This record gives sequence, C-alpha cells and structure tokens, in this order.
Amino acid sequence: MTETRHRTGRVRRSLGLLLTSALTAAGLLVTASPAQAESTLRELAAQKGGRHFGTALTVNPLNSDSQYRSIAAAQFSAVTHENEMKWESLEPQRGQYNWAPADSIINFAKANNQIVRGHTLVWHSQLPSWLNNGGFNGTQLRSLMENHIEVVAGRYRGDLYAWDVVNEAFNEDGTFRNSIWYQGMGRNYIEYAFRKAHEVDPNAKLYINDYNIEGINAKSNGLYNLVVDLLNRGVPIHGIGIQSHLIVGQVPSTFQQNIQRFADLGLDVAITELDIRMQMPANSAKLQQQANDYKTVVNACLAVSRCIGITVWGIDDERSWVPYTFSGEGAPLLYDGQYNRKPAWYAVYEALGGNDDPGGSDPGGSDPGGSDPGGSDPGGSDPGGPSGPCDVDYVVVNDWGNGFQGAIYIRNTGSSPINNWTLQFSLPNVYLNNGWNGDWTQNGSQFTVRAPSWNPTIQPGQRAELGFVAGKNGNVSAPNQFTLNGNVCS
Ligand code: 9MR
Repeated sequence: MTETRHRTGRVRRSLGLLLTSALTAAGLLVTASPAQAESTLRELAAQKGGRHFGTALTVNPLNSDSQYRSIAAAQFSAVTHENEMKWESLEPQRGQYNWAPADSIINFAKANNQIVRGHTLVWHSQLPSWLNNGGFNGTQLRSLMENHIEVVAGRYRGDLYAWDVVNEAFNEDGTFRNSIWYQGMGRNYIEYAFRKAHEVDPNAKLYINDYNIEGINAKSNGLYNLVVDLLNRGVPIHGIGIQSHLIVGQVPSTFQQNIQRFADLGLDVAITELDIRMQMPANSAKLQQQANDYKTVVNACLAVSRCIGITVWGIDDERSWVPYTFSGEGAPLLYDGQYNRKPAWYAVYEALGGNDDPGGSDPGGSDPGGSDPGGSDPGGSDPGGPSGPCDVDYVVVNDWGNGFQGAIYIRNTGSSPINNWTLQFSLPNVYLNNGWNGDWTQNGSQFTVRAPSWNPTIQPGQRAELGFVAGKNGNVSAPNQFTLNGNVCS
C-alpha cells in the first residue's frame, strides 16, 4: 500500500533534446526517467518539527476504492473519522453499538502508521434520536454523557492520539450554544466531559474543537475565556481544534495571532477540518486563490511551534461534504474528483518545504500516471533564439487513452523577476480542451500560454505551475523545446 516513488510520465527537459527524442522514439521515456524520491505531504510535515498532516476518512470509499486508499496511506499521517465515531453512528439504538465502521478506519490507520484523532464525544449534532427525543433531565444527561465517554473512550484507549472531547460548544457571538448538554447541565457539562475523558484515557490529548474560531473574533474570544477558566481550575484540557472550514479569499488575517494566543496558554493547537470552498464552477483564478489560501493556512500553523498538525476534511472534491451543504459551492480540497492534484496540493507541498519538483499524480491501485503518451518524435521545429533564465518541466499527470492531463512548471532560474511572460511550445496531435493558470491558445500544433493577469510575475527562484487537459489524435510526445518570451528554456 505504499505509493510508487518515481515520477511517472515526467520529462526532465535538461535530459537534452537528443536523449529525449531517442528515448521517446524507443518508447522508453518513462522507465528511463531517473527514479527520484518524491516527498509526500506526511513526510514533509514530519520534517517540520514532527507535525502531522492528516485527513478525514469515510469507510465507504476506504473499503471500495483502491486509489482513495492509496492516497490516504501515502500522503497522510493522521486520520479522523468523518462520521463513524459520532454518537448516532456508534449507538443508533440505546445499548446497541455498531463498532465495525469505526474499527476499520482505526485498523487502516494502524496498518499505515497513522495517528487517529477521535471525533467526537460530546456534540449537539448527529445524536441518536433515542437520545435527542428522550426527554432526559440534567442528572440523566450527565450520566448518559459520562457513560458514553466511559464506553467509547474506554474501548479505544491507547488507539487514539487525541479526542475532540467537546465539539462546537459556542454560538457565533461567543455565548454558549443552547445544546441539550447545556440545557441539562449548564456550562459545567464541558468540565464534566473533560474530567471523565481524562480518567478513562489518561494518555490521550483532550481537545475542544470548533469552527469560525480561526481569527480573533467574538466566538474565539468566548472559547479563549472558557479555556482560561478551565485551566485555572485544573481541568485536563490539552488542545484547541480549529476546524477551518474556510471560503476562498477569506482566510482571516489574525489566524496566526489567534493560534499563538492559545499556544501561549500552554496548549497544543491543531487545524482539524481544513477545507476552502468556492462558488462553482471553479476556474483557474479561483483555484490559484485557493492555493494561496492553503499556503497561508499552512504557514500560519508552521509559524507557531505548538501548532502540531493540520488535517484536511477529506481527500477529494467529489466526496466532500461541501456541495451537499452549501448550494452552488464546492471544490474545497487538495484533489479533484478524479484524484488529480490541484494547485492547492502543490501550494501545501511547497509551504511544507517540498523543493524537489513533485510528480503529477498519486499512483492509485492501478497507476493512473504510469503511461506516457510516447510514440514517435514529432520533430517539432526549432525556433532557436537565445537561451533564457528559465527551466521548464513537462509532466503527464494522467493519460486515459484518447486524452490526457498535463502540467508544466516554469522556473525562473535568473536573478530578476520575469513579468508578463509568454510560453510557447509545439505539441502535435493534441487538441486543447482546457488550460489553467495562464491564458491558453492553440494554433495547429503551436501552443501559446500567456501569464494570467492576476499573477503576471515569476520571481527569481519561484515557479509558475500550468495545467491543461487535452484530447489526442495519435501519438503524443513531450515538446522538444519551450521558449519563454522568445528565449529557449533549459
Ligand atoms: O463531513 C461531515 C458530513 O459528512 C456530515 O453529514 C456532517 C453532519 O453534521 O458532519 C460533517 O462533519 C462535520 C464535523 O463532524 C464537525 N465540524 C463540521 C463538519 C462539517 O459539517
């Protein structure tokens, strides 16, 4: 279940024209590419002070979809059950427990050396109807809650790194949510829950978790005041879970400062449910903004030593909760519905310190990026021209026979910014369907990509990442040559 570690379908331009052509003609391009290690997100996060990079999993694709499983294992070092550990999932009828779905995710995590965040013990939502509609009084609710913690945290004692003991206890204005727990016990339910969880699983890190607490605002202030009070009274609370269900272009400017103020209380902070949604349809500008937003969030966490990890709320856009909940919104995650890496994936990769060019795909059960549209050398015309301060990598991300997805990385290897660039190359037998992170045009086999207006400059040492989807008519080879503003790139 380990990820293939070479870059499939990747052409390193610096292999040289002759060698590339010869290998391409021989159909050996993929196997002849130097096998280079590509860091995974989990490895990179571990190198950043032992942080985790996690995801939420659901049992259905996990048990039926080998590509989902493969990415889950390869890229992530922490796992949260998206729904399987919630009270209604575990105890749908009073006293009748359904452990199998939760267990299978735990077993997957163990097999893949992943930590598990337990989600969640005490919440107002996804409660079984026997509990919601049971008409219980405060004393009964306390005993039901403490019994639930005993049974569930007891069963998984030693398996979990952390528990979200209490989830979503606050209203937006910083007052306590009027949940059945609050109605029955007032704010004391929070203290009771933490004390019981600590008694049952003394080694687990105990978190309070919430959304819309990313920036400094009324809600995060309410949480802050509660936590100060709990700490003053010796309640065993160890961490703040900042869910981070965000909207493209709206990462709060005080995110890092807010993480820091909780860390300064001596608590761990984790980003527990990160996703960044957008109005559909997605386009390249939104995807680029989303990539920048992911980078901002990762950087905010990395800047605070007690921000110990980041979990994204799912693997791919198609299986995300977002489109089912916010009408007209979607595409919030790092992979699209076909498990292609999005610009956000690369942004996270770079923010975590990845500096070897990653390949274009995560090989799944069957390697989707394993076939290169090789074939005969197209013998593209050589436009000549001076060589420029640029290095271009061309990657076949995915090839499905009559079409493929490609990525092109343009690195500025010079010492001054490259503004308003134009990239040109020849790609016979290909017809463009869609290109992103630039304005793409095709004239016969000649392709031109102009810098997008929202991101016209490549700074020295930085790179621009372009993507495209194209149909093909016959054999397709990697372009022989790229020019940037008329200069030939290496
Ligand atoms: O992603 C979960 C979705 O599948 C469920 O239908 C939903 C039900 O409330 O819960 C979602 O997960 C939530 C998480 O447990 C707590 N924070 C907000 C998450 C998104 O709603």
